[in-house]
Amino acid sequence: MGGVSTEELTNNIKTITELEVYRVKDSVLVPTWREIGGWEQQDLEDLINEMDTWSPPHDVGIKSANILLLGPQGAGKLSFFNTITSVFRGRITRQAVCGSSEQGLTLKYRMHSVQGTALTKPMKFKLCDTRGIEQNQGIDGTEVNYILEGNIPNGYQFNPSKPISPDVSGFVSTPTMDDKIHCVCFVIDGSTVTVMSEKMLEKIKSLQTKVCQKDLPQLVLVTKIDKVCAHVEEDISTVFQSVAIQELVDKVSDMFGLPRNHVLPVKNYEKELTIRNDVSILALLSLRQILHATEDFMFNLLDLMDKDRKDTESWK
Ligand SMILES: Nc1nc2c(ncn2[C@@H]2O[C@H](COP(=O)(O)OP(=O)(O)OP(=O)(O)O)[C@@H](O)[C@H]2O)c(=O)[nH]1
Ligand SMILES: [Mg+2]
Repeated sequence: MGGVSTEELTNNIKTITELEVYRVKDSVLVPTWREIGGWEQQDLEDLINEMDTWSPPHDVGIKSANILLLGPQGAGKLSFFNTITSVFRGRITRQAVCGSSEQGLTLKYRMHSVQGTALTKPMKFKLCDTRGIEQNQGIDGTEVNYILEGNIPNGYQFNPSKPISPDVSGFVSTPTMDDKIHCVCFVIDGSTVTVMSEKMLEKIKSLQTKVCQKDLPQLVLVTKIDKVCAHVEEDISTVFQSVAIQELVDKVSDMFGLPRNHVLPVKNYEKELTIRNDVSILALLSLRQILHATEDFMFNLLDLMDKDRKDTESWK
């Protein structure tokens, strides 16, 4: 305790029954540990252009990729969608919090499309926002399964006292590939992930198992990195030089059993009034990784479809 007596630390108040002492470590910057392009205006424009023109592989016959955002309450799922929309709109935008409770909790399933820079048509991916995962209630495995399979209609209002079943109104009983989820993105709060409860971790792991069973790609968006490292809070472009963020990425990669390049640190727009290149570039770098994983999944689908076709032909 650095020479401080217990009496001094507690102001001699004897009613304290438990005291936890944390050491706050200064974060340091080191040479870049993850290579990316750059942080200039041109880099941002290149990324915007790439996302603007992205589309699912033609032969797979899917119009738009569905990316599911899944994570604990308050992790920043809606904020990530708002961040991406803001980048393409060129100003801070906030989706009206309809479908949310007074506390801002999302209670509706929303398949959000994002308008490209031309604002004339949406881009070829949707960010699907769900109710958060909670320790004792929140979204559960059966609901996630229905969402992955494309059974849940856009705009569905979650009802904690009535779990989703095939008799809910609008239930899509014969979903097509356009209704299904093509990539799952777990969203977790980077500032609290190291103290996540065992129960929450178990719940996330059980959802991960469901995603694995369907061979869907999974990535993790680690939000609120501005709260993890003071250098990053000041200047987001130091993210891949920050030892604190590097350690966080390693830890999350271990927790989720995923390769490190599937763990994507982000800082969402939340208090800003204007957009900033560093925040926007980091968000788009993550989106690019997500779209690459989605594309890989779709190419695998194509291979499977091709194999099925050849098998059928050889049977004839
Ligand atoms: N500092 C900081 N705050 C953030 C960040 N991302 C989100 N927040 C804040 O975290 C809070 C929760 O964000 P939401 O986007 O509503 O979280 P959610 O995952 O949709 O939450 P539920 O709908 O309850 O499941 C809001 O107050 C955001 O402003 C971030 O990167 N940094
Ligand atoms: Mg939400």
